[in-house]
Amino acid sequence: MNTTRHFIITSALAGLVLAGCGTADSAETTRDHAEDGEFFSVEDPWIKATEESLDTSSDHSMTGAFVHLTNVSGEDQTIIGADAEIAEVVELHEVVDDGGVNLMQEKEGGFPVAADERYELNPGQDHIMLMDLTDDVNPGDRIEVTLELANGETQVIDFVAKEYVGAQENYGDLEHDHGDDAEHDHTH
Ligand SMILES: [Cu+2]
Repeated sequence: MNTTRHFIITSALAGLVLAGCGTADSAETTRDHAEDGEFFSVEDPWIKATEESLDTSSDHSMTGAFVHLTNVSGEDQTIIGADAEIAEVVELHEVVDDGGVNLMQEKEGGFPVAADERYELNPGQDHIMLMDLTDDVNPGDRIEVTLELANGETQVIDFVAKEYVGAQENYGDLEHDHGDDAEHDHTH
């Protein structure tokens, strides 16, 4: 219930920011946000709980973080990296079709988000990958992830851990592919 309410409030705030874009005051509002490290408005940030994934064939502990971002900074931005205390390695991933098989790999150049544009991180699409976890992620946990931008600034996002429902098989396949070290090395 908490999660639902949080989502609604966040969406409402995002709507207000967007609605303000056409007004004369919007430029100043945007600059204030940028000074606070709020380059993006954030909708539904969640991270996949690890309970199940740790029981499967993968011997690497990892999970994905997902969020819908809207660039409210007034300028084009590029997310070039991310950092989290619970993971020794954090990467920006994309999912590519490799001869009919979905593979995750590091996204070259990061996630570009033009001014006022929306950028969605979803299961099976672009996502933030947390690897070599130092702890389990349980439903309800709040996990801070810091986005690193090309302009040298950062924005911290508070992700809520949830059990993943839907397209479970696809995501399982992705994780399996990801555990292939040889495949992973290709991306570097
Ligand atoms: Cu990934």
